[in-house]
This record gives sequence, structure tokens and C-alpha cells, in this order.
Amino acid sequence: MPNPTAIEQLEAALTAVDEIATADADRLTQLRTELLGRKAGVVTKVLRSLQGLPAAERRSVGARANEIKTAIEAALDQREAALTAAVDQARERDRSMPGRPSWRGAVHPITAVVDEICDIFRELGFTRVVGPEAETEAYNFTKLNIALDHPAADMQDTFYLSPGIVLRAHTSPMQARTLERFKPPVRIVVPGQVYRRDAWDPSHAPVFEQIEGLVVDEGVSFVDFKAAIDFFVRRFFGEDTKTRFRPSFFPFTEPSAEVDAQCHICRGAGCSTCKYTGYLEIMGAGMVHPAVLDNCGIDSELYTGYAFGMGPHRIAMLRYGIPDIRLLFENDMRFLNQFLE
Ligand code: 2NM
Repeated sequence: MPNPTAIEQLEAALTAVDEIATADADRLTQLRTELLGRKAGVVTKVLRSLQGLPAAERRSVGARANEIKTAIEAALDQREAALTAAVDQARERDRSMPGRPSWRGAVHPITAVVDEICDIFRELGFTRVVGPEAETEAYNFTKLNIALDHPAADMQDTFYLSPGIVLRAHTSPMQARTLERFKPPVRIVVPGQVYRRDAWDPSHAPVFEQIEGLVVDEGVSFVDFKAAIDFFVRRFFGEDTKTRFRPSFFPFTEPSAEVDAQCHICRGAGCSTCKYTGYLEIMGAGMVHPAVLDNCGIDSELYTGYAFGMGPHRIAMLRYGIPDIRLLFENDMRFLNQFLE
């Protein structure tokens, strides 16, 4: 017997919508399905049941039923809109809500120093090349004129991975590989991590960054080397920075030198950073030993070259006044945040 109760049921549904608490989003969604669901919705079922009525009655009851259905839909829509607006407003108005911390990515100071150094040499025509960290004794030592009974090749100083295989103690192996593969002129800088069996203390780490440079061509002299290093030091430490070359010894260079740059803190007057000498030691260098060229298949009668090596960790410590090398490995944000450009 479909029925006057159809209208009553629809009116009850409308009342139910009107009675939802304004903030009850879950109940609103639930009620929309309960009432208007296409299969089991109460309103849908009531309207469907009207089809059983005699034509005249169906017309009048049907018209009223559709009116109420439209009112139900409107009431649901209006409540949903009010709810969304309220949430938006609460978000905008609550200025006490803590902001999300924003994390900004940045380049590690050592990476920045390595890039800066390589970029300066790039202006002089140097190509940046990289090579493997596990190397053979031949590339790490013998081709570089370091005999295997030299103390540097000792197990006390070098990490051996297996007989004849080491973690490279410098990036020179890649310089030897480059000389073997390419005919002069060669102009390269080789940045990379190197490994030595050193303690962790304020001035030592068992792994650290190195940049080595190599130039080989006809007629390359110590004067070319001094000019290139002066250019680099002025770019890196400031235009009026003086350089100083002191005699030294390396197995792979002859003659060899230690390069000092005038202290950028006291400008040569003497301070704690330069230990009151006015100068900072920044690299080792020299003319490539003829034996190294010959070992790599380069005719040492025809070609000469210079090479140098420096430590970006050490250089970064001098430049920024960092007292302990371990700070550059620990990734403590309180330290690293000082280097956001
Ligand atoms: C240094 C100091 C002096 C050097 C030599 C070579 C090579 F492969 F040409 F023989 N590469 N790097 C060199 C020379 C490195 O580091 C303190």
C-alpha cells in the first residue's frame, strides 16, 4: 500500500539532514549515501515505490515527493559547502599553528671548495677527470716511481684490499692512466677521495679529499707551473696574495717544491692560523719525474710537465678557520648550517 507514508518518510529524511551537527563531516557523507544511494537509498526507494500508485494519485504525490527530494539534495549541498568553508577559514585564521620546518638542501663545504678549485683551473684549460678508488699497486706506486719497498707502500700506511690491490693513497693513479691513454698536450685536474691508515684526530682522517693537477706538453717549464699556481692562489685567496716556493722531495717529481700562500687572515703579519709565519702551506708540486713519463709511455726526451697535489679538507680548514677536520665528516647540522651560502 504505497501511500501517504511515502511523503512522511521523505519529510523525516529532510529533518534528519537539517538536524546534523554543522561540524559533523562524517555523518554528512554517511547520510548522503543512506538517503540518495542509487540502490539502497531511502529516498530512492520511496520514489521507486510510487510507481505502484494509481495514475492520478501518482501525479500529486510524485510532484510533492520530488520537491522534498530536491530540498534534501539542496540541504546536503549547503551543509557540505558550509563545512568546507569553515575548515578553510580555521586554517587561515589560526596563526598560532606552528609552521612546518623547511629543509633546504645545500652543497657540503668540501664539495663547494673542490668545485671552486676545479673551476679556477678550468679557466686555464684543465679538464676535470675522475678515476677508481680501488687501484693496483702498479698505478698507486710503481708507475709513479715509488718502489714497493718505499715506506709509503707499507701496510702501515696503505689500506690493502687484497695482495696487489689497494685503496688509492692519492689521485695520481688516474694521472698515470690518463698519460697512458692520451697523447700530450695533457692538462687535467683529478679530484677524489684518497685513503691512508691515519688516526682520527683534529688534523688527520683515514679518508680525505685530494685534487691533483697535471700538465704535460713540449717545452713545459717550472715558470709555467709558477704562473699557473700564482693565478690559482690569487683567484682562490684574493688578488694580492703572494706565493712562496720551497724545495722539497717527492718520488714522482724532480725538482719538487712545497707551495705556500700568504696567510689570508693576517695578510702575512703573523697570526695563530699561520702559526706566526705569515704563510700557509697549500700544496706539494714539481716537474714530473722523467721516469714517470717513461713508465706511462711518454717520451721524456720530447715532453716535460708539472704536477701538483692539494687537500681540499686542509684548504677549507685554513679558509674558514675550522679547528678540527672531523667536523667536516660528522654532518652535524649546527656546523653545516654555517655554510648555507
Ligand atoms: C703531489 C705533489 C707533487 C703528482 C705527481 C703526479 C704524476 F702523476 F704526474 F706523477 N701526480 N701528482 C704530485 C706531485 C702530487 O701531491 C702532494
